[in-house]
Amino acid sequence: MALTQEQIQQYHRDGFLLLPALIDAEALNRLNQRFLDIVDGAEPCSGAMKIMRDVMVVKGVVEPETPLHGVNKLFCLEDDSVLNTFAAQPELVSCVQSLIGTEIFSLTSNVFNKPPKVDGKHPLHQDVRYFSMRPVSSIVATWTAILPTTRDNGCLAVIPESHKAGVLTHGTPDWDYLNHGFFAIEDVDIERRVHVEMQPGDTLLFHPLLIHGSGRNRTDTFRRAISVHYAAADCESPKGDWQNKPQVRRII
Ligand SMILES: O=C(O)CCC(=O)C(=O)O
Repeated sequence: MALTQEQIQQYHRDGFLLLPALIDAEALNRLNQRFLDIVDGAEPCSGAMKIMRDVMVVKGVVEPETPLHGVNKLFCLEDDSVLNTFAAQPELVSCVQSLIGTEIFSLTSNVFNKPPKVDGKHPLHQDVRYFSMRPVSSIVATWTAILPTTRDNGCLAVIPESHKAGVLTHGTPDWDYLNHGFFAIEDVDIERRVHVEMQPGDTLLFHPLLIHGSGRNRTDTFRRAISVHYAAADCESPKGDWQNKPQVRRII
């Protein structure tokens, strides 16, 4: 179902929009089971798909109880026959189209797994740090909870309206355990953070300039979500033909 004018205005005002129960339990369970099977080795990683282990596990600081307890994320889902279906879920696609137009491509996709007992924090950043395409108004991120996400287990935290400040400088935070490829914006007023607690199927749409991150998992259970970034056909990149890059897929 397309977004209402009010929802579109809210997205542009705040830089994010929470859509409760967008994805149904059956679809989520199918994705979750596939993720578990891949991590367990019962199903192979297809194409460029990779499992990234948490830095504390890689450095031998934490001994994971099971392979799943060591996984930070599964990424490049595009060639998997089950996980690749998520980016084209009609509910998701129509919301994305309401924001960036009808002709859309997926750019990246990840299952973010935050196990208990590892730090797992994701520093505050803007996703535009990872994309060369412009305009930024033609890119949107979607992040769907697979398991409940709470402040205690490290839900997403966002800085409302931070997407209005342009592209900010990112650095490498001075943390003992920083996962590979994570960058941070310094000098963010963390008092302005809003923690976005979500139930399975709830989906957050957010602007690529929105400052966001996530905290440590302080519980005994997993926090898990699936995310896709989309760009509209009108985007251009100084790096050339982005639509034909290996992980990019035409959705519609
Ligand atoms: O899932 C997380 O903890 C962080 C995800 C995130 O920052 C992102 O999707 O850009």
